[in-house]
Amino acid sequence: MPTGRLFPHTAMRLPLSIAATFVVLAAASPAFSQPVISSPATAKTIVPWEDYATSVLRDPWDMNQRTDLGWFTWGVDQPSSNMSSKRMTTDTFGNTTFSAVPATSDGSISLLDTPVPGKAQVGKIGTIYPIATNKYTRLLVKMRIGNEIKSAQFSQVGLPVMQLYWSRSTIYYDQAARPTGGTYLLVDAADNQVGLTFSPQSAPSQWSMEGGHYVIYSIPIGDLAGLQALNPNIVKWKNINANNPATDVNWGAPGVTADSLRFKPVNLPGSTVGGVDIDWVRLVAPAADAPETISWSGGQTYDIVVSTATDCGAKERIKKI
Ligand SMILES: [Ca+2]
Ligand SMILES: [Ca+2]
Repeated sequence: MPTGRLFPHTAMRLPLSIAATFVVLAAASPAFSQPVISSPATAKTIVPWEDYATSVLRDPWDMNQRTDLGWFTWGVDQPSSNMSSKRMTTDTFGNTTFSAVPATSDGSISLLDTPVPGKAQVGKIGTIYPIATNKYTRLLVKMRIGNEIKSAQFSQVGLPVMQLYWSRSTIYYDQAARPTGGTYLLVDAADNQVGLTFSPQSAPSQWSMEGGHYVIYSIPIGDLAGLQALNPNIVKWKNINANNPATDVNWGAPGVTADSLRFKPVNLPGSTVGGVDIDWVRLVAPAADAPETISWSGGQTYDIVVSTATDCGAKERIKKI
């Protein structure tokens, strides 16, 4: 009897206003007989984890409008996005997406803009909408990168990684006025920046950076052990501007809030990776839900999808079994 495990965080794309989520088996071929589902025994509602953008900003990062992203993404102020062809668009599946091409190896998007000292504190900025880092501890990104990079290419083009940047007291460090100001990022034991690999590095020769289709990346930003499972070189989050270990603190430490958050989709230029499409980003507060087991008999190969409709509309494929 085939089984699939549906982890609650994989369903997190759904707005909180949509309470009911249906897990549906969709036959890979209509010629197969209908499956008999034994678990769950009856229809079950799966409630998504709380999402920062939905709950605090009151506007999900579903990329349906330019204001979903901080204006550092679109403007010319530093830090620049280093992205070209930036736009909100709709892909061939009907997903609303942020689409762009990394112009350099340092392309990024601003999810929450930093406050700027001395300027009016208005708009979607961290002083108005601070992120409680010990509550929102997992970042989910549904993203499609244009070109696959196979492990055999890593030595030629570099190891593809994602990267995150955040701040506690603006990104503008000042020893007197803002001693914890500056950008925090992940470093290794020698204080070198280290990125988040697209898969765990336990067997890098066996994985590639997927290209050409959407992948949901689940990043445990508030769990150092979870981050180290992705990249064992990660030691801590470091304030690179203060460069003083006393100011370093990990995302998720009690009482620590973030007043900006920036995401680099990949550390390679568009000439190597092609374009980047992001359907949505969710920064969620994990709850204590147990994984859901799905069991069935009959038929052959099915897609497991999460959908808000019983006819599989608006689906999100989780796994093919
Ligand atoms: Ca939105
Ligand atoms: Ca979208």
